This record gives sequence, C-alpha cells and structure tokens, in this order.
Amino acid sequence: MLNNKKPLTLCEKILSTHLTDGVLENEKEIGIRIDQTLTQDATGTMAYLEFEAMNIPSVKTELSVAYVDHNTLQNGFENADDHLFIQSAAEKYGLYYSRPGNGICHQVHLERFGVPGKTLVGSDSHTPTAGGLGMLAFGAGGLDVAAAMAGMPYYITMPKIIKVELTGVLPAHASAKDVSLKLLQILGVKGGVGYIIEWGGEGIKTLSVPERATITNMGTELGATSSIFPSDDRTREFLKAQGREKDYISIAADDNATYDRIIKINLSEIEPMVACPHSPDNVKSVDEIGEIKVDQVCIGSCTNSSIIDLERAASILDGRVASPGVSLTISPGSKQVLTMISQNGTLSKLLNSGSRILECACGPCIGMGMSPNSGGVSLRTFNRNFYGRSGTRDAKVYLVSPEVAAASAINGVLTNPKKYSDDLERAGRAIPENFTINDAFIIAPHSEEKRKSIELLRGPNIKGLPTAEKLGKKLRLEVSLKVEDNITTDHIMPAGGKILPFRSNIPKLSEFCFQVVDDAFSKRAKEMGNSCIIGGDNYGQGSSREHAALVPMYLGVRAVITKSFARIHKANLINFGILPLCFENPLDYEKVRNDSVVEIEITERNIIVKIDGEHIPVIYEFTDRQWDILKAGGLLNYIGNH
Ligand code: MIC
Ligand code: SF4
Repeated sequence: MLNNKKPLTLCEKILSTHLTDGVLENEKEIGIRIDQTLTQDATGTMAYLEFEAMNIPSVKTELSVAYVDHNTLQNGFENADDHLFIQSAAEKYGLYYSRPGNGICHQVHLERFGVPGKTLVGSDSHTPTAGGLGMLAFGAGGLDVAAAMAGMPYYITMPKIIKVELTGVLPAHASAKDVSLKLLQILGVKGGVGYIIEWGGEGIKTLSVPERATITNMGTELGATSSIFPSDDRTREFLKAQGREKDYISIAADDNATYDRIIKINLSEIEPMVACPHSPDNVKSVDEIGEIKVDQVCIGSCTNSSIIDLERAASILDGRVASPGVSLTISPGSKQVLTMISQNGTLSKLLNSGSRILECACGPCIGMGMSPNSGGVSLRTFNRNFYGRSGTRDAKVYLVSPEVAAASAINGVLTNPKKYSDDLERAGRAIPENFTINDAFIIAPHSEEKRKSIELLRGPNIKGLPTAEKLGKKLRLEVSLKVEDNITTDHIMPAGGKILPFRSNIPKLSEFCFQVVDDAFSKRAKEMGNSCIIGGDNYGQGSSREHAALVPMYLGVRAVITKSFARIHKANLINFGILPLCFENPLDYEKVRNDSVVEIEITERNIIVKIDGEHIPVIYEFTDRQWDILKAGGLLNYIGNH
C-alpha cells in the first residue's frame, strides 16, 4: 500500500483501493480487483466458453455486460448462433445482455453502466473509453476477462504515468479527435506502451464526457495501458443527464502528485488533423495534406458516434448534399443516439444530405461491410487505419474528426471545416440536458433460480476450445514467419465480414492467420508442427483479440521472438502458453533467416536461446505467476491446477 502522505495521481488512488497483489511500484506486477467487465461478440463467444471451462455458476463482479455489436451482418447462420450463445451465457451466468442494435459496447457502457472510481476490464482494446467518466478501464484478452468474471484479480505491470495538461479552448472547427491525433503525432503508436495517460489541466473543464471519451478511446492507439480523466462537474452533468447522478463521485489527482512525464497541449492551438495510411500515428494537419480526392466518408465507431459528434457533422451537412463522387455512411453509436437524433431533427438533416444510415454497431470500422472501392480513399472518424482492415487491400484509409469528415463529404476532397466555423459555432458542443433513456434493449440478469435451468445454446459453428501444450524443457523450432516492426493483430488474425464469423471455430479461423502478410503461413506452420515467429518492434499492437495468440498456438507456434511487444498481446501469448521473448540486442533480429532453426532450453526460471547454433541473448522477465502459467500450458490449465 501507499504512504498516505504522498500526493497521489488519480490512477494511484483507484489502484490503491483495488490492489489485491503486489505494490504500486513502477514496472512491478500488480493484481487488481475488478468491479465490472464487458465483452463484445467477436471476442465474447470465446470468453464465455472459457468461463464455462472454469466451472463457476455465476459471475462474481458487481456488474458484467455482454454486448453484441461487432458481428452484426448475418451472412449465414454463424453470427446469429454466436449471438444466441452469448445471450444464453448472459442468462446462465448472471450478466446484463445488450442486444444487437443497442449500440457499440463502449458507447453504451459510457451511457448506462460506467461509474467513476471503479475498475473495468473488457475483451476489447478500447475499453479505456470509460476513462472519460473517471473509470480505470483496461482492454484484455477474453481469458483475462473470464478470469475477472470468476472473481480473480486482473494482473498488469504497474505502469508509469504521463500527465497531459490541457489549457485553452478548442476553436469551433477543431475537436477532441484532433487532440487525440495531436498526441499520436507527439508520442507515436508505441509511445504509450507501459504508461497510463492521465488528463488534467484547466482545459479539461471545456470538454464534455463524450469528448473526453473520444480521447480516452484513442489512447489505445498509443499502446497505453489505459487513459483517464478526473470525475468532476462535467462528469456529474453527464451522469445526471443519463438519470444516473447517484453513480457520481468526485475523484481527481492530488495537487502535487508526481508524474513520470508531463505533456502540455493548448486546445486553442489545435487544428484539424488526419492520420494517413496505414497507421494512426502517421499524422499531418488537414492543411498540410491539401485537397486529396475522397471516395468514401464513414462517420461512426466507438471513437466518434456520440450525439455531439453527429450533431456537429449535421450542422455542416445541413442544407447541403454529399458530393456525387462520395459515398457517405453514418453509424450512430447507440440506440440512444439514434433515438435522440431522430427526435431532434438531426437525422433528417443527415438523410437529406445523402447519408447512408447504418445500424448502431461497429460496422465499417471492423470491416463488417462498406469496404471502399479498389484503390479508393476513405475518410473515417474511426481509430484504426491498419493495412487491409477496411476489407479492401489497396484502399487508403485516413482517420479524421466528424467535422473534417462532413466538410470533405460535401466538397469531395479533404476539406478543413474552418469554412463552416459559423455552423459549428451555432451547433456548439453542449450535451443534452436529459438523454432519452430506454433500456428495453438491455436484458437484466436472471434470478439465481431461473439461471439454473438455462442451457448454453451452441450452434454448429461453435467448436471446442483448443488447449495449449505444457512448456517442456527443450524446444526445437523452425521459423514459420519473420515479420517487420508494428505488426498489428489485424495482420496476425484479420477480421472483416468474411472471417469474423469463424471467431468461435478455431480450425477454420486458422486458415486466415497472417493472410494479409503471407497467404501460405497457415499451411506452412501446420506442416512444421512446432514453430517460432520472429517479429520487430511493437509486435501485436492494436486489438485485444486473443485469437491472435490462440490461433498461432493452434497452428503449433510455441515462441515469438521480437524486438518488443504490445501489452495486451504479450499477456495473451502467455495466457495461451506461447513464449514471448525479446532480443536483448535488437541487431540479432537481422541474423534470423526464413529457414533458421531456433533451439530453446528452459530450466527452472531461465531460458537459453540458440539460433542456427549461435547463442542469442533474450529478455523475458516473467513473474512467478507467468512462469507457472507458461509451464502449465496456458492460463486455463493453470486455473484448473489451482
Ligand atoms: C478492434 O477494434 O480491432 C476490435 C475488433 O474491436 C478488437 C476486438 C476484436 O478483435 O474482436 C479490439 O479492439 O480489441
Ligand atoms: Fe468496434 Fe471499431 Fe470500436 Fe473496435 S474500434 S470496438 S471495431 S467501433
């Protein structure tokens, strides 16, 4: 525990009241009690299969919610079967179930469930969105979420803390999204690895909860463990408008709290920004890029689909029509948002401008439809523009604010919304005094009595859980793949409308592993039996999908040796019994050939690696708990042994 006299950061305050294991010292492993969990359907089916394997009758958290928002195109029976399975799991184990159409998990969680000062773990990397409400929220693999539902602590390495201090006020044509993109320009996609980002300074008072949530959402793209705003009057205002003022507590860092790094941003100087293909940190200002021709504009996703986002976009689109060369889509973040824009006339403005209104779901963000035309330029208000993610390999996806998206849709070229400053000024940024509340699409947990009679509904596409092999003492592995820096989970285990339906069918899903990098990988790895992957820096960035570890495990990958790992992916590799090792000397990466042979010798707590007979020093630093998980052949086996 912490010395009471030391001024605490906001994170330290929440962590110290939830600490179950370890001490709050930088880079040490800590265990945290988890108050709430969330899952979405693309990761949820697996998470509930894992929870089932733990043999626990009901979730042990204060609140757990199962959302359906990703795999909503039902092109065949698979996704519908997954939805029914998840609904039956929610009914059996005592969770809330948010039905398809109710909205994107992060948006709905913010509206209806998030509570300042509490902890949340979700099987989706953008779970820190709830940090906009003063929650300490983490994205994790499904297995870690299942363990949290079972009442076990969630383990992280105690992060360092960056404070971003905001001053000033955003100009009318700039937005919270531009602040996120600015920070990505400063820090890059791995600049947040090992950090929690705490937002503070006078400027935060000018940002409402939905705007703060855009910023905490995009913190994931920095590789940060989490992002959080204090809970203050703006938080109270939001919770009150959601009919949840009773959930409000005020919580903020102490005045003299110390941080590992402080970054200052003046909101008054923020200009509209763009993340160019194919990385969220490839950021330039709209003016720097100039008028590139645009084929598609998509407004939505968990980053930018709040009522404020859509009203501000509508203020530009009102009375104007999307350029004939532009296909404009809008996905409201939740049924609440859609209901309210239909009540206040915003929806008509959007429809009259030629927008194609999609359902309240992730949609194009995860490649569930709306793939751009060949070689097309797509401007999206989303958070990721990784190669191939849109479903069109040669498309160029740019990430922008709703204001830039709307202005560009009208003009057919990338446009600075400055020319619509008067419209944006009139639209303002205020949240409604009262949100329209209708929780009819959320099914509350069943009584304990009723739960006993519920059977899990398992469609034919839902296959059993593959299990990992125990670690053993010696491994002789051929290299099945060598990849570059910044390999994302979208490279390792692509998503999209054609592949996502197989998230609960690992043998089938495995056929697509690394497909965008090397079509032959899956077959080759399988033929090799046991193999090793070699990666560059920040391997596994992006999504929390445990499938990016589970599927390689299924294909026989026993170790991944890289220059560095993204946090959630490294945890997922350990959970599935794959050794994550780093080159001590990054130059050794160059020595590995596509046909190299890797020999790994494992003693009690030591690992020795030889590549093509030469000793190559590696870094691992596993905690005792992680060693035990690896030796047991993954977290499920480890839990079974305890
Ligand atoms: C994503 O944005 O990549 C996803 C789809 O939401 C993922 C989860 C998944 O792969 O199912 C995430 O961010 O964790
Ligand atoms: Fe859904 Fe996209 Fe958000 Fe992932 S990033 S949760 S796919 S909207």
